[in-house]
Amino acid sequence: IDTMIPLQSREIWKKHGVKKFEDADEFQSKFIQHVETTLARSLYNCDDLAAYQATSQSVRDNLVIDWNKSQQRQTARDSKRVYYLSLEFLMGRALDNALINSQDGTEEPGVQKRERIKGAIDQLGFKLEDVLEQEPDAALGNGGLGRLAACFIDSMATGDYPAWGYGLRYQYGIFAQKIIEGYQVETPDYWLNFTNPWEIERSEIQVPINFYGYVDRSGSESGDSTLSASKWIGGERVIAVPYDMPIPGFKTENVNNLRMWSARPTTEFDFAKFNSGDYKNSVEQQQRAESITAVLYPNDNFQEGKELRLKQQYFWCAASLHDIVRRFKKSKHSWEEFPNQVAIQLNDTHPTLAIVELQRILVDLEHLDWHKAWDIVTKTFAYTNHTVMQEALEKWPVGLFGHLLPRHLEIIYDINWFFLKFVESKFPRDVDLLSKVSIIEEASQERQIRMAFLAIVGSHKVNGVAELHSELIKTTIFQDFVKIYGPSKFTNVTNGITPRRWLKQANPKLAKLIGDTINDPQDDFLLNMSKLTELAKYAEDADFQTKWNDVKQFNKLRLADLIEKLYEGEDVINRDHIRNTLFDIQVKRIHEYKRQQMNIFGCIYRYLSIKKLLSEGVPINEVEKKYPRRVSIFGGKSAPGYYMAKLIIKLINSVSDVVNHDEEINNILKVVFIPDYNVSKAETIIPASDLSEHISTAGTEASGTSNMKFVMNGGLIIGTVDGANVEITREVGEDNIFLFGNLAENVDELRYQHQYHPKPLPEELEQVLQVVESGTFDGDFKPLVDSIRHHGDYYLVSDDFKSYVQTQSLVDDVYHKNKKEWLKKSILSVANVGFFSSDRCIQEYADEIWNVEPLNN
Ligand code: Z15
Repeated sequence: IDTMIPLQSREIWKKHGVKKFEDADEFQSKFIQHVETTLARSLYNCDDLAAYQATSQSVRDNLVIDWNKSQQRQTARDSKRVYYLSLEFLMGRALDNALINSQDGTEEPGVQKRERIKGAIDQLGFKLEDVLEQEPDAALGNGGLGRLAACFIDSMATGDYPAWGYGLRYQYGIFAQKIIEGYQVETPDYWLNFTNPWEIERSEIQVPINFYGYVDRSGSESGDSTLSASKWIGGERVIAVPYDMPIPGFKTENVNNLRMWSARPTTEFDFAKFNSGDYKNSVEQQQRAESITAVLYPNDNFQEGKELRLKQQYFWCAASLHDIVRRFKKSKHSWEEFPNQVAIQLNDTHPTLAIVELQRILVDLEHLDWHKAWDIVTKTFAYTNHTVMQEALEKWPVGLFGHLLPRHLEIIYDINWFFLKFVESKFPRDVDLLSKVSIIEEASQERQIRMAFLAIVGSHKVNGVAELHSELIKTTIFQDFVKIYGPSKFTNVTNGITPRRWLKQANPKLAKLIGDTINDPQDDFLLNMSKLTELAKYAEDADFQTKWNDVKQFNKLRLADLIEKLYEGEDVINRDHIRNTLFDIQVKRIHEYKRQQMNIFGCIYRYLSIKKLLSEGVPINEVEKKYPRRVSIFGGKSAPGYYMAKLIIKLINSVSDVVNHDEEINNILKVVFIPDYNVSKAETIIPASDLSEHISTAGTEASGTSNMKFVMNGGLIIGTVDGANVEITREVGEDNIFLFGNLAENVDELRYQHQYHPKPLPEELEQVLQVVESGTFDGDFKPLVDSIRHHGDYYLVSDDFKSYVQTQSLVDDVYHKNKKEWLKKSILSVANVGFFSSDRCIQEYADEIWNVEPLNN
């Protein structure tokens, strides 16, 4: 059907054409229009929430105009597009980001667009800060993987890449965390409560998605071959409807698209059921459809293996692939051209079914020859691995899988058959190798599909997310594939973060100081971060150090306010001493491998040491010289079913209770747990850190990205030689980071020693564990203590504790006895953080993996 406006009518279109608001006055006009019509409210009835919604609608209007232009341009140029498939997009708030990104370089020097809108909102009787606070986080992710996807789409838009994100529009994002009597309690995050001004519903697009059923091969030419076109008769059908979110770039008119699918029932009605009088049942079955996109699975680095999760994955892959293929077909290229028009990046193995679905579309629906189809598929896909931890690697039992997706299971068997034939031709009679690399794992009671292996076989490139991690995958979990394909299929792209959100938005004061200092009033350094190196020459400048320290001071006060609010008025952080109180922060998902338990044991050790000196009669001001003022701040969610992580949260809160209320120690140590850590809280927390902790057992944290955020905000790191800490050390210099602990190469041996030659614990840790066992802190922490004492200390807390404690006292020395040195380290770190911009990552992906170019106007 032709949906275009006839030529003779287009003049009318042009006459009325929509215009962006360009200044404060035009913004106010739009704002009022939206209050009165979109919201149907008035100047007598306009609160902060209404102001937020009207502001967002106005800003969105501008984005949509650019969005339309960008999409038309991308179509007209017929350039290769990138599709970033991620089951998580941890976006946080959109409004401030859109305001910052609306800066286009055309404004007169010194007046940024955001400032003008702030002024306009002021005049209307609101405060921008309060208006921004009204927005709920779009929290459609768990942690690093989801936030990485959010940073990447920001950088793809900023770099003018024709790129779309595809995800799921969960009705419930990651749960909100409450702390009740020290324990985590989960409450649902119904984030769509007040309609979401940032999404555009596209009900006109409806993609049918099938599940279950059987394969009918009666019509196919060769009868029994699964390789030729087969007909899958689905047994259950739901409809996928997209919701689009405009993604603005910084200093560009390019606006990309994040397309999120939502599940709806079909309008087809089961008349058989209806006629048999089972009306209620057939309505209920319809309702089941919506449950597919109801809720985000709240696990980070852990696979749960539930049928609903597999359903989510297929629903999303099938809808996205259908959309991509439809767009490709409109461009009238031949199928061989597909990999020159389309690059699909798989964010972990969660979208691996997209590989199988494309093969199915090409063979079953488009009737391409199997091998021709497979050649297209493998040239299209690339796969990013984010972990080496066994419990996070996806495997699906063939029974469950084949029931839900019978045709896809056949296709996987065929893919595996050809793959193993290829292996056998390269390494004849190596049966051992065949079973090691088979996509179907035969060893366990039930056969399982190894999704990572399928992703490797179906992709042309596989990458890890930091140098150490990319080396580890080649030498451990994927070593046989390096032997089979050669090393060039495997590459590294070290993660990054967007400096727009994590510097400009989170830390406007620091961004301003940097801009003023390096004479960059238009914030070009946010695009070209190598400009930051100019800061190095001020590293020892006393005047500059003072300004730098003042910004940190401001941010620490801002965090103190947040903590006071969350602690319902309790004055946890003593503002009088904030200048010489070290803020030590560890915020991230709670996981044994990230070792928050080691951090809290360190706090206990410090507390005990202080108490010991006091009991020996040492006066408190003398004690303070040895243990200067420190606040240890924790935050993070545990997966609801992760017992040990929940116990760690309880221990932190119980220690906090004892330490914070012990008047004898005169506030020289505080322990704080910030409930419900999320993206918007991170924007307040991260800029306030003097020191942050990235202390995973070596070899377990693939990259980490909050380490980069802290450094970008002038915080120093205490960390292990793990993930991207390695490259951070290379970039900022080893004098500017506090590294400690065992190396990844020794972890196996240490674990072996724990198993077969257990040794007594180091005395520092022994002391701590005994106090924990004594019941000083409310709760039963036996399982936590036993995991170290009796169950092999898998995360090697006992091996690293001593060097951790020693390194902490080195930190104290520099911070308190040599503040100038500290500030120098802080400034030099920011000067050299440029490498960790996600703009650099996207450029690497574009050049080395996707083979796409930016689209310039
Ligand atoms: C997740 O957040 C990460 C890896 C995973 O396999 C899953 Cl399922 C979730 C994290 C890594 O733990 C972290 O080290 C990395 O920085 C992040 O992905 C982004 O690559």
